[in-house]
Amino acid sequence: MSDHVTTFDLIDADDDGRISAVELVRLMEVLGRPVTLEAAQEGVRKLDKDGDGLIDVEEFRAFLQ
Ligand SMILES: [Ca+2]
Ligand SMILES: [Ca+2]
Repeated sequence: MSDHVTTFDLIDADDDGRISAVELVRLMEVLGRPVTLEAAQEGVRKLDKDGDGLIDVEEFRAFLQ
């Protein structure tokens, strides 16, 4: 559990408690698998359960489980 939060904090560059498509693009660059902003927005849409356009800790955790 705490590992997931640590990962989340690493991705959440501006520490607002949400992962945005821009932060997802940055993550994929770091992982060596760059994606377009459109692809990242599509990925966020898939994980986003409450429809706010951002991934919160709960949505991120659901994705990892
Ligand atoms: Ca953020
Ligand atoms: Ca959300």
